[in-house]
Amino acid sequence: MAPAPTVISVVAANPSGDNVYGATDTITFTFSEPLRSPQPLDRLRIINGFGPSHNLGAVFSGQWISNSQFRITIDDATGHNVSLSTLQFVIADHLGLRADANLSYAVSGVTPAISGAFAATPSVVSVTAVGRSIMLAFNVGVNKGGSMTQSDINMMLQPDFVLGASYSAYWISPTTLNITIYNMTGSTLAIGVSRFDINGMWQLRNAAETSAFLSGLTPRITGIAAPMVTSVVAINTYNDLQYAWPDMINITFDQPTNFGVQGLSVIRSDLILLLQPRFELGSSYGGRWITPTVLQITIFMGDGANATIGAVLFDINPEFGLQNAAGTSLFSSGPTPAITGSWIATAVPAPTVLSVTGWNPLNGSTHTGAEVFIVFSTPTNRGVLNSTYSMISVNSWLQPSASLGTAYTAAWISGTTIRLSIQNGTGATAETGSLRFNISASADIRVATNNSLQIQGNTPAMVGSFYFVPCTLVCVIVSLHGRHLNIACSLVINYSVL
Ligand SMILES: [Ca+2]
Repeated sequence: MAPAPTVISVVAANPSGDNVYGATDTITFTFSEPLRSPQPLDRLRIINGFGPSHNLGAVFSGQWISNSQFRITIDDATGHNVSLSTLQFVIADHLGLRADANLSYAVSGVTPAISGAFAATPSVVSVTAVGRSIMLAFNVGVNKGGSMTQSDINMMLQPDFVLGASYSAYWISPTTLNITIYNMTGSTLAIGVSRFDINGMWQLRNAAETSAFLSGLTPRITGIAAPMVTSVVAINTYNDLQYAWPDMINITFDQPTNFGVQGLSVIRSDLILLLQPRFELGSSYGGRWITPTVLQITIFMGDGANATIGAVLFDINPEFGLQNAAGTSLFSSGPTPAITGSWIATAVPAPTVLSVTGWNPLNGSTHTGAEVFIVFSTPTNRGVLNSTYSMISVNSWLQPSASLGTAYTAAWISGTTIRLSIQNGTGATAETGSLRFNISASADIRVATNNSLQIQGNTPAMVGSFYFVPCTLVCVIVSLHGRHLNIACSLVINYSVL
C-alpha cells in the first residue's frame, strides 16, 4: 500500500469582500495528488468527515472543484463560532480519500493551519489628535482591548514621529484606540504629516478573528495644532535696578487660548503646574490673562529668584489642558522661547542732598513752628509721588542727628524737596550748623525714573535758623560832632530762609 495523500493547504476565501464570515465564503482543501472518484459531501458528511473544530453554520456543502481540490461553501452561517485563530480540521479515514494513481491508504489526520480570511482586513479610517490624545478609529471592531505600554505602541504602531517622552494607550471601544501623551517633551508630531505603520506582528484583525491581520501605513494624523508661545518678555515696570514687585513676564501665544478668552487669573501653584519653571521666579507671584493671547506674570516678592534673561524659563505641561479658544486643538506643551527684555534698568547716579535749611515763620524763641527743607539734586521717586512721613518715619528713615521736639512730620512738597514741620519743639536740641539727617536706604529715595540706587548717608549740616530771624540791623557809631551822633547801619536780610 502506498502512503496516503496529504492536505497541502487549507485556504479561507471571502469572495464578497464583506466584513463577516457568512454566505458565499469558502474553505478550499488542496491535496497532494489527485484522488480517486471523490464525491460531493453534504453538511453532515463534512462535519463527520472533515471534523471542523468549530460550528461552520446552519447551511453549507462541499464540492470537488478538481480531483485534488475540495471546497466548502457557506450558505447560511447562522450559529457559527468560526475563528481563524483556532479553526482546524481532522479528516477521518472513513471518508476513503485515496490516491487515484495507485493503491494508497486513505487521507486522515489534522490538516495544516488555515490561511486566507473570511472577512475584509480591518482598516484605520482616521487618526485624530485632540488635546493630548491621538485616537485611531477602525472601520470595524477589532480583536484588541485593554491597555498598551509605550514600548507596545512603538513596536506595534511604529510611529514615524516622536510622540513625546511618556505615553500609553487604551482601547476605549473595540473600534477606538486612544493614545494619551503625558509628557510631550521631544515630540515631533506634525498635523497632516505624521502617521503610524502598523506592524503585522501585532496580529490585529477583526473582533471575530475571521479577517487577515492588518499591517501598513495609517492615514496621516489630522487635528489642529496647539497654540504656541511666540515670545516671553521681561518687563521692568518701575525701570528700577532690582528684580522685585511689580516686575512682570509677558508670555504671548500665536492665537487666543481657551484660558485666555476667559481672562483667568492663575495663582503661583497653578503657574508652576502649567509652566514648570526651570528657575525660581520668587517666593510670591501670580498670573493673569491680560488678553486672550497674553499670560502676564507679576512678581510680588522676588526673593530666591534665579531666573536670568536669555534663558528658557518654561516647559508647558500638556496635562494642564491649554489649547485653542475653541477647545479643539492639541494641548500646548514643551519649552517656550528664551526670555528677552529686562527686569533691571541701566543705572544712573543716586540723588544727593544739596542743602538743609531751617526757618521759623511762627516764633523767634522756640523750635515749635520751625520748618526744615531738605533739597535734593534731582527729582526723586518719592518726590513725584508727594510722599509723606510720620514722626516715626522721620526718625527711622531720615534719622535726624538731634531731637526736633515731641511732634513733627515731613512731606515732599516738590519733586526735589522735603519739608519737615515741627508742631511741638519741646525739648528740641537740634541746632543750626550741627543738625544733619542720616538718610536710610530703606527710605527708598531714588531718582524719579527709579533707575538709581537709593540715596543713603549724612546730609550737609543745617543752615538758616530754628527761630524767626528774617534780618539783622547792625549799627556802628561813626563820629561825634557836638550834639550830633553819626551812626552807620546795615540791614542784613537772611534770604536763605525764604
Ligand atoms: Ca525690576
